[in-house]
Amino acid sequence: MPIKKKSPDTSKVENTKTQDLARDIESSQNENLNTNQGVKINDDQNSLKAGNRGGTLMEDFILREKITHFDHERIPERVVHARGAGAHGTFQLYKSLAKYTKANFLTDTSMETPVFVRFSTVAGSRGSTDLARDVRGFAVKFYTQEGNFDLVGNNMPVFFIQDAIKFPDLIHAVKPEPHNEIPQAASAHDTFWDFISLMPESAHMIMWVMSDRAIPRSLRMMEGFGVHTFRLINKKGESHFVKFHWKPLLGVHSVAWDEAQNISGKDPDFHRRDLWEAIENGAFPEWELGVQIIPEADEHKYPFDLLDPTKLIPEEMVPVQRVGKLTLNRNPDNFFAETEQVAFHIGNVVPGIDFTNDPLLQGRLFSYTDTQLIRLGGPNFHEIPINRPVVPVHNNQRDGFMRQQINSGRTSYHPNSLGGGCPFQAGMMKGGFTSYAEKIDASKVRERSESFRDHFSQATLFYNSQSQPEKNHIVNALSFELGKVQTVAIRQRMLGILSLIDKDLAGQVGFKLGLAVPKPERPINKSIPADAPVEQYESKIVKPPLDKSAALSMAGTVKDTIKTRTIAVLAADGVNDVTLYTMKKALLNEGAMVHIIAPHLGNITGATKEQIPVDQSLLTAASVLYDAVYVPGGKGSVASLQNDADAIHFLNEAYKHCKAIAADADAGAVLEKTYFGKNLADKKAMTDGVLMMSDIKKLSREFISAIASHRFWEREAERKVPA
Ligand code: HDE
Repeated sequence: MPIKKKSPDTSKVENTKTQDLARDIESSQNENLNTNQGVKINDDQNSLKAGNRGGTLMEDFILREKITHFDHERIPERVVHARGAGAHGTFQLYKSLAKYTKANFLTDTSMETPVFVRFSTVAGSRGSTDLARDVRGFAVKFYTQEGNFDLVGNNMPVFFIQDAIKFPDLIHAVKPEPHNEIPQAASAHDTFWDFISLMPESAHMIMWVMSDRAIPRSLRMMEGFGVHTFRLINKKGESHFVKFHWKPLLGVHSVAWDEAQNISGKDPDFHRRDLWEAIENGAFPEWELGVQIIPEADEHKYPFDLLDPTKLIPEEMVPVQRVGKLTLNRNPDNFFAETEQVAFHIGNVVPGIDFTNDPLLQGRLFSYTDTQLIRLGGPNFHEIPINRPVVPVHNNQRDGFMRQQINSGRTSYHPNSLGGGCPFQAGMMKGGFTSYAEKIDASKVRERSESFRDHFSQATLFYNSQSQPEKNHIVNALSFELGKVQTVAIRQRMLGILSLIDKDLAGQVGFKLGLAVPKPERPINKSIPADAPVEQYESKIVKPPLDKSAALSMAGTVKDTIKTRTIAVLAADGVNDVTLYTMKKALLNEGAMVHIIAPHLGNITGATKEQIPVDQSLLTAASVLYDAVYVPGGKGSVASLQNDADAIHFLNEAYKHCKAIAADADAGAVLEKTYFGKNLADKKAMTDGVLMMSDIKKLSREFISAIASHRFWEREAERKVPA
């Protein structure tokens, strides 16, 4: 009996890729159990034995098949970016880029292109926590009508190294140390900082990774960047340089580091779950595609090299044009089949998009196919449903492990006459890909360009562009990470590097490490080739291209929405159900999610005897999993919560992590038991995101605007909150 095919859930979305995937989706609804050969199985509980207490018989093909398949269920995890979460969606262009590119999906605004997106952390294993301090991968596969285009980017616009040949070293340094495989999903250890402290070119990226960008509140609230400079090629064959950006419509937000560490224990799947639930709830994550376009003639106009992946182009110098929207609107049907087997490749481009000579990009062009060959087990991974394009594939490639396509005919070579010359070459006019004919006249050398030697100006620009709380977080992150480093010489060397970024930054970190900031050594890339002149590898110290760039700070991000924020309501029997429901309604109206958390599960009884279903108990919930807290009044509830250590801890921790807190006026007795309760009398302290009043309409209005502003980082000045 053939496998019954079920359509994916198309109620939310229908596009060419969804239809394509439908061919392979299986549903067991109302079906028999079968072997892989289609034989119906009568008994899946007992193996075949010689007597009911006897030995198992080799002939039991049902047992053998089941166990054999199970034995082979795992495939190697990705060597980097092993931990991830994916989703389907669409890309809608709203501004044609025809002037710059002939790529159909970037010129035809009537076209909606299906996409699959995978987000990831870099260093951890498949089972590691989502909240590790790390770069996040942001990989987008566009299933265009001209073939697949993969934009395999990160949530940071620059990278640690300038040349692909250093990538294995970087990854070996950051992964768990080889002798004891410790630590998991963390850069806070000796080998990572040993490497970084010897590689001045990583200074800019280190600023990003030590910033709050490395601990996002949600995958839906991160920016994405193509990192490298690419080329767009128009119909006339003209080239423009381009940097790709993804701008999240919910803004860019992070959690606090202490919170990230707690989430890692309370819910290591926090980001995955958040993405999954947002999509299930119909709150589809959205990003705008941004492009920075630079005419070919301006290649050398900037004080940095466009080919250097440790540099960004400040938005003040080249504005980001927003040209289309990415919407994620369908969760995968099967994690392994889709999210795990999806194979991205930076070399998957369509006519109208081309590469530059960025030496990091060039190395990546080799790596991605190579890694899929081992990870997915052979050369036919492009046929896996999630990877295959929505347009037909005809060529003379044949055979190999797990070939799915049944190629008919006698010929598998070109030119041929027996097959009528088919498949034939398309030709440029019919959309055939032609590489941009970049003029090259050069000697073969193993060298770094002089224009790649400024390693610090943009690190300084980044630091200078941060708000004070963001700067404090960078100081704390560096102090934490270097504090975990055992070798004092590495700490010292890093202080030398930091002093070239910002003296004050180095001084603050030095203080926390109990070390004086050393005079910086000549900042030389220590992986210098044996016979190279040292000067070639010495950093050039130049002024930042501008003093500050607003786009580099998260302080000015979108702060006018609470859509998809999760709000905790602490309540117990006797709660004022009128204020509780008024607040809940106001929050839901703004697109937030509300969880009622009580000392026990089941129902609680409101003051009007209303039965209120409880979503979480204080045992299963934790403040770190919420964006804000509301405490309604009601005599019984207040009496119960003020003596509940878990409820008080919940509030203290929410306060410590700078979250908005609201309470009915008669719930003051609960707040008084908290650490910050001492501020209750002080009206001014109460304005920093802690709200208490009896007018529930006003309270909900002010609470909503407090949640939208995300965090009240100023509270961190008071560092003694014992939560
Ligand atoms: Fe990757 N990278 N990378 N990378 N990368 C991989 O390919 C590599 C780099 C990025 O969700 C691997 O399929 C080299 C920069 C993402 O499946 C591997 C170099 C950026 C993902 C690989 C880089 C990225 C990967 C491992 C330096 C941002 C996850 C598994 C030359 C622009 C894609 C795989 C997914 C994955 C190699 C540097 C982004 C080994 C050699 C820079 C988002 O091929």
